[in-house]
Amino acid sequence: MTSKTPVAIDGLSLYQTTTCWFCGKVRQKISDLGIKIELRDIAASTSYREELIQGGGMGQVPCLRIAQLDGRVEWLYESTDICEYLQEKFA
Ligand SMILES: N[C@@H](CCC(=O)N[C@@H](CS)C(=O)NCC(=O)O)C(=O)O
Repeated sequence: MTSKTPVAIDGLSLYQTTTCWFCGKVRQKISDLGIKIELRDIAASTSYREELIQGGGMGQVPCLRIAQLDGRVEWLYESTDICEYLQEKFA
């Protein structure tokens, strides 16, 4: 049996919860692509929830925080848009 170790991706964090179906869809995409992204559970951590609202503008999950190399930070909402972004970047 062969199993590949997921490649850890710097600069990306997924704000999510374990119970949200849309978050599960993004986690599945991450798994399918064989990559590893830091998961930040906003139900388990009020500071993650505050970060999300302050940075992204709303508390909706999933949201992908994208830290660019030049220091800019983007907040990408909508599970479909996040999956498309990951597909384009890592497929
Ligand atoms: N259209 C969105 C729906 C996301 C959504 O409804 N998330 C819920 C949790 S399952 C949520 O964060 N609700 C709280 C809020 O919007 O503040 C997507 O596909 O990502």
